[in-house]
Amino acid sequence: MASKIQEFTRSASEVDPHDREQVFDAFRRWGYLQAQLDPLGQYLPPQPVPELDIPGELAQQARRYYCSTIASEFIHIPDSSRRQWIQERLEAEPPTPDQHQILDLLLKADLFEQVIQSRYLGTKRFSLEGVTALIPFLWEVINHAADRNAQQVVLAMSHRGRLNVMVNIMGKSPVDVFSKFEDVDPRSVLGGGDVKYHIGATGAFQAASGKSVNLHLVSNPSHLEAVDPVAMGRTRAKQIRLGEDGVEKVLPVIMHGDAAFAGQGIWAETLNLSLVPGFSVGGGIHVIVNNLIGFTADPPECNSSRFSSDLAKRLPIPIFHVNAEDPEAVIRIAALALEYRYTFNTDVLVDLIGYRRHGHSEVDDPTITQPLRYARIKDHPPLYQIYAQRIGVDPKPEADRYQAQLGEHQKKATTAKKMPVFAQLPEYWNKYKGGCFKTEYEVETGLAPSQLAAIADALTTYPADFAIHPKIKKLLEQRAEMGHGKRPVDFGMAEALAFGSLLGEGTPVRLTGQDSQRGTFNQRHSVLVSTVDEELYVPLSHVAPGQARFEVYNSILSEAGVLGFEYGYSRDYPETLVLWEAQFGDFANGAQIVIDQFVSSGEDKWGLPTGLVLLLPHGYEGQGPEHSSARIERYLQLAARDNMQICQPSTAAQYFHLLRRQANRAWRKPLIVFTPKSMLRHPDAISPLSDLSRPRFLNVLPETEVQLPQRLLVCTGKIGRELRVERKKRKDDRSGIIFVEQLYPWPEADLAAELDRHSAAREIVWVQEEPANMGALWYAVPRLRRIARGRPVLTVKRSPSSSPSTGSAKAHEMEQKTLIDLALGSKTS
Ligand SMILES: Cc1ncc(C[n+]2csc(CCOP(=O)(O)OP(=O)(O)O)c2C)c(N)n1
Repeated sequence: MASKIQEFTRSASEVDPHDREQVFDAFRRWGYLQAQLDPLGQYLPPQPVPELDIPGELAQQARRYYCSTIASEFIHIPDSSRRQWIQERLEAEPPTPDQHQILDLLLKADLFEQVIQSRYLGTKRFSLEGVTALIPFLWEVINHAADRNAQQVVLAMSHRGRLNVMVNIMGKSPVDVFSKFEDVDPRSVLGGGDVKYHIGATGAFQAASGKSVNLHLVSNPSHLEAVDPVAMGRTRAKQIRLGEDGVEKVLPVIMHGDAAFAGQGIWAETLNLSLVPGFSVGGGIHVIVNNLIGFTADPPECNSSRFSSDLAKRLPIPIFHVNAEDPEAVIRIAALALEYRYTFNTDVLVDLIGYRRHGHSEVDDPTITQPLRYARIKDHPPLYQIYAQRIGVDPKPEADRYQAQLGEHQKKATTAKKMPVFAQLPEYWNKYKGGCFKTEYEVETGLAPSQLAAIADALTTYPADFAIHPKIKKLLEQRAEMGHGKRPVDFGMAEALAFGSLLGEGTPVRLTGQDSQRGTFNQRHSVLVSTVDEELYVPLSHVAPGQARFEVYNSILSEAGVLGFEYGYSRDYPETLVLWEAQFGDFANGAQIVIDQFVSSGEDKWGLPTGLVLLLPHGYEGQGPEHSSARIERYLQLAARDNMQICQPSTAAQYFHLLRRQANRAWRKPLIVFTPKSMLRHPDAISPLSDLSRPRFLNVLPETEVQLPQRLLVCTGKIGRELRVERKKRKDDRSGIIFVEQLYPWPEADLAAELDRHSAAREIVWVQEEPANMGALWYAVPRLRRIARGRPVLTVKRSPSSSPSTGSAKAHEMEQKTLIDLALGSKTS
C-alpha cells in the first residue's frame, strides 16, 4: 500500500524501528549513499549516514531495496505522486529477466572487443570492456520503447563503446566495422571524412515483439558532450514531423562519460532545455557510461561531489545508480527508466558504474597512472564469464563459436575494397543538395507589390478585442504603410515580410535566441502581448489559411546548448527555415564548438548538410569591446569548399531576399548573417518596397550614384552606409562605394565586373570598421588584388588590437570619424 512520504529528515534515534514508513523513509532518502556500486570496490565506499543507523528487521529489508547494487535518488522530486511511483517499483520484487538473452548480449559485447584487441593491437577503438552491461541496457530500453509505440530512437554517444553499439545494437555488420580498421579506400575521403569512432549510423532494431525500431546514432565530434543538444534538436524535429504523438514515437537515448558529464558546460545547458517550451522532447534516457576514470584522472579530480551525476539533480528527475556487474539490476533499471519516461515525460538518468579494462585508448598504458587499480583489473574476468557462472551456464562453446564467426568477418574485411556507408539520409533530404554551389540552384525571391501588401495587412492585423500596447499599435500602423509602399521598409518589416511570405508558401519557420520574440534591438515584435491580461497574439501564425508552422522562442540564456539544438533541428527538418540568433554576434563564441565541429564541417566530415541560419548582430557603435564585433574573421577562416554562406546584407530589401533565398534554394548550406543593430533603422539602409520585388539577393551592391569615381571604396555592412551619407554631405563625386553583401562564397565574377565597370578609378580601397587584424581585410585584400587589374588595393581600418574595440563611446566616435576621413580622403595605407 502506498504511503505518504515524509517531507523532513529524522535522526535515527527518532525513528521507531517498528514503523515501516519511518524506517523506509530514511532509506529512500539516504540509502543511495550506502549502496554497493563500484564493481572493483575502490571508489564510492558506503558513506557513514547516522540517519540510517536503525536497528531491526525493517531496516534490513529497506537496506535490501535501497543499498544494494541499485541506488536511487528521487526524494528531490517535488511531485509526491512521482516519488510514490518510483518507490512502489523499487520496493516490489523484480521481474524475472531472460538470463540467456542477457548472457548472449554480454558475450557478444565482450568478444567483439577482444577480437579487435587481438587483430588490431595498438589501434584506437575505445573499448567498452568494463561497462559491457551497456549493451543489454540499451537492448532492454529499446525493446520496452517498442512496446510503448516508439518508432525511432535517437542515440548519441562519444567514443567509448561506439563501435560495439554499432554492431550489437544498430545491426551494423562487423565486416564493415573491421574494414574501417583496415582503412580501405582512403582516396574516397581525401581531405574529409572522420575517424570510425565518431561517425554516425542509421540502423533498425528488431524488438522481441517483432516490431522494428529505426535507430539514428548521431555523428559526434571529439568534443565531449557537444552532441547532446544536437541529439535533442534532432529528436524534437522528428517528433514535430510525426505530429501529436511524436513524443511517444521518438525517444532520445543519450550516453555520457562520467568525467565529461561532470565537467562539460554544454551538457548543463542542454539539461536546462529539458522542460522549456519549444525545446522539450518529452524526456530522454540518459546514461552515464561510468568507468570511474577520465583519461588518466581519478573521480576526485573530475568532480567536486560524490557522483558525477549530481548536476542532474537540478531537475526534478530520478537518478538511478547501478553496479554494471549486476546485469539483472541493470536490466531492471533500464525498464524502470523507460517506463518512467513514458509515464511522466521527463528525463531519467542512469549512472551505470563499471570500470575500464584498458587504457583510455588502447595505445595508453594505464598501469603508469593507476597501477593498483589496473593490477586488480588484470585479474578480473570479463562480465560475461562472471554472469555465466552466476546463472550456472558454461559460456565456452558459445564463446568459441562467436569468436570464430568474428574471425571470419575480420578476414573478409581485409579484402574489402569500398569504404562502408553507415548512415543513410532520410527521404526528406532527397530534394536538397549539398556540395559546391551550381548556378542552377539560383532562385527568384522577389514578390509582387500586391503579394507584399496582402502579407503586410495580415501581419499588422490583430483581433478587435486585443488590448495592444500603444507603441506597438503605432509600429504596426507604420508597418502597414511600409507594406503598401507609403513608407520605406525597414529591416524589422523586411524580415517579417520574408517570414510571412515563406509561411504562406508552405515553408515552416523556426527562430530561437535570447529575447528573439521582441528582438534585442526592439525591432521584431513577433509576439504581441495584451496589456490587459498578457495574452499573446502572433501575427505570423495568421498569415494565410493552411500556412506553415511559425515558431519563435525566447531561448534559455545559452549559446552552445541552443545553437547545438537548432543545428540538430535543422538536420532533421530541412524543409524548415531554422534560425538561431545571438543576442550580440560575439556571444556566439560561447558556441564555438558547435560552429567549428558541426555547422562548418559537418558536411565535410559526415556528409550531413544543414540549412541552419545564424543571425549575428554586428557593427561598431561605441558600445564597447563585447558588443561590437561578431568576429567576421572567424567565419571566413572556416570557409572552404562552399561549406557555408557568409553574408552581410546592408539594406532591408537585401535581408528580405537573403532569407527567402535560403529557404527556397535546393542548396542546403549554413548561412551566417551579420545582422544590423543601429543599421536596423539607418536612413540609407531602409528600402523602397519596390526593392522587394527585384528578382533576387545581390551578392555585390554596385555603385549607383557616382558616375565616374576616381577611387573605389569596397566594404561590407554598416560602414558603407555611413560612407554614403558622409559622401553626400561632402558632395564627394570622386569616391565610388561598393558593398560586398556575400563574403563567402566570394562573388568574384560580380565584383570583378563592378570594378571593371569603373575603369577610370585609379585605386581600390578596402574599408572596414574592424581593427587590421580582424574583419574581412586579410581575406578580401588578396582576392581584390586578383581582380584589380593592376590597380593598387589599399586599406582603411582601425589599428591592430587585441580586443575588438574601445570601451569609450567618445573614443569610438573619434575613431569612426578618422576612418571615414581616411576613406573619403586620400590618406590610405
Ligand atoms: C571537450 C573535450 N575535452 C577534452 C577531450 C579529450 N578527452 C577525450 S576522452 C577524455 C576523457 C573522458 O572521460 P569520460 O568522460 O569519463 O569518458 P571515458 O573515456 O572514460 O569513457 C578526454 C579528456 C575531449 N575529447 N573533449
